[in-house]
Amino acid sequence: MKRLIPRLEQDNVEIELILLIKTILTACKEISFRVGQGALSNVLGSTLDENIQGETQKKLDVISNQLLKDMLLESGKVRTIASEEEDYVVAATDDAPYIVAFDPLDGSSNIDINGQIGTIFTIYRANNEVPAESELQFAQPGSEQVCAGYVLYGPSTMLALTTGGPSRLYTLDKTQGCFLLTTETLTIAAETAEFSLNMANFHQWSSGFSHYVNDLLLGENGVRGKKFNMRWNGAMVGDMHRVLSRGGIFCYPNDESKPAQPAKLRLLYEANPLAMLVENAHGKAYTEHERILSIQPTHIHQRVAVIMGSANEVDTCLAYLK
Ligand code: P6P
Repeated sequence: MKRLIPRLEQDNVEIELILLIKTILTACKEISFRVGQGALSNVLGSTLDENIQGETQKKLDVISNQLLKDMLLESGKVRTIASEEEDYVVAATDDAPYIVAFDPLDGSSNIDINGQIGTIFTIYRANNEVPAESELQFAQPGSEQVCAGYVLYGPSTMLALTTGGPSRLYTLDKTQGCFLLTTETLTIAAETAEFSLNMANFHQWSSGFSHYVNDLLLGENGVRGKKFNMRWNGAMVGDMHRVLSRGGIFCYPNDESKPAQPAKLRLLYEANPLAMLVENAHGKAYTEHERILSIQPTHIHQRVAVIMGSANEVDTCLAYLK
């Protein structure tokens, strides 16, 4: 099996970016080990702190964030860092070529129940027109990402990665400590019979979206004319790994009961990187009305509705929302 670095070299990825990806994955290998230790190394449970999202920080959230931040600060390749666990951007190396954003441990509510969790990351070119300490470094639409990926800490530790070409899957060989190419080209089938959403929010959705879900539930007895199945992981990275691996549609629509903050998922370090992976696997990634990768960001922690996966099913869902 081909190792990650030769595959990236074959894809003509510039050496500086390859070295930065290696740095991120070095941190993720350490996170994989810590996650795997679980209760054996006192990393479960919560801290007494909340992040800017108002979420209680898990011990592993803090450990993972610190590992990634420390390694990126030392790399010399990163001008500015943004993280779900950092209130503000962190200035790193002044004239470095790239900026990096990450969710250090997506789905951390799954940590204490040994559920799937993962690290989501995205890389852009630094902006020479704004200071390294400015949040405006990340005022770039998702279409400007030069790399997007996640590392999923599941039964195996897997990396999904795109650097502009096909989305590919790698599996961590824990004996050699390297990621081996296990899926050369991910392709999401245009049709699916599997949807992924949190049904507990049914009464907070728009009438269009709840109509769409109602027709999914009616299955072969309704207008859709086929049976659908549902999966909900509680971790976007786990649900989206299934969608990338076998198709499906993942939805986190707006909550109409929260007009001040209707969306839940974060654009910069959740929706955009996964949208790039999905589009480079021939899927679609939208909010309730626009292509995610076209959104001009206004804030590093801004939230968006998410509807992504099998292209034809995304189109069908969006038609209910028009
Ligand atoms: P709910 C995890 O906290 C997360 O940000 C996503 O990874 C996940 O899809 C979603 O929230 C789960 O939200 O409301 O179902 O707990």
